Amino acid sequence: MSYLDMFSLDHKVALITGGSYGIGFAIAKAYAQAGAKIAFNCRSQVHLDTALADYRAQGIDASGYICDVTDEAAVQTMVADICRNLGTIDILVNNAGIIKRVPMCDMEATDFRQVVDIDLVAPFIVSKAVIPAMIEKGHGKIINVCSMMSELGRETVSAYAAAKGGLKMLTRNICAEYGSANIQCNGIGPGYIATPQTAPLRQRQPDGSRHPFDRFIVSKTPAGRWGETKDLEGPAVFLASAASDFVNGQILYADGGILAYLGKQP
Ligand code: NAP
Ligand code: GCO
Repeated sequence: MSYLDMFSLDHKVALITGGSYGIGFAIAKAYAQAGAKIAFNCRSQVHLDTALADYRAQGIDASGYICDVTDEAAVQTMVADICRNLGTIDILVNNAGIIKRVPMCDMEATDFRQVVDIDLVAPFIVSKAVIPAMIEKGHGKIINVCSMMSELGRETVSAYAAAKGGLKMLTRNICAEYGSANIQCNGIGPGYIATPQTAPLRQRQPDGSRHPFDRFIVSKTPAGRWGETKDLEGPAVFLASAASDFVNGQILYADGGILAYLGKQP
């Protein structure tokens, strides 16, 4: 197999959940450029319509679905439609996710459950929907979009950290249970990436100064900057391609070095 063939996604079908914008859109775009047929979903018709236009603008004929990843019946219907229209799903990226930033003792249990439902239970639901056909086909790739918070906590993100920590272990368990069926399940761990999800952390202050958290993250990141969605494209293609066929149960952090760094010494 040539070096380039190792990273090719030609003839593959990829489902990226939450692929209407942000990290999911960037990963789907990279997969399309590597040769894959793209399917994505989100909850909002407006986001879907905008995303389809954005994919077309990139020359990508993506298939979009309105599907809430926490709705198991809707997920199974979507997966069946994709299999019928595009073929068996070879690559699943469990990307759809939310965050609620609330001090734990002020957080309603319903809000905690909603974050866990979307960020952890849904990757279980969608993986369960695609694995049987992957087993039948003799191979599959599942990439779970984890987080710095799969490893670290911080104030106000208890539900998110619990979910993303669980997602790291779900990744390892899918590896353990289905590695023998030639399914590789790995996580990608983005650092702090400039997307709508982190926009509140980068918002300019009323006096025009940078957000304190923005300054904090830049100081804590050896790369000295926020990540951009394009920084995740290479790692995501690697985890979806034959180049990673003997990599399983791992979390690949694309974080600019932040997890390795104690912080600028005095
Ligand atoms: P984002 O900009 O908020 O995009 C989230 C995407 O998920 C949207 O397409 C959203 O579309 C979709 N979505 C949310 N809930 C859904 C549901 N229940 N069913 C179906 N689709 C749903 O987020 P992002 O920054 O790109 O993050 C994407 C993933 O990366 C998330 O799992 C996040 O936790 C993770 N992550 C982000 C960062 C970061 O710094 N940005 C770092 C590490 C990990 P609709 O609202 O239309 O449903
Ligand atoms: C936060 C951020 C982070 C990022 C990401 C870091 O509030 O701390 O939203 O959680 O989204 O998960 O890897």
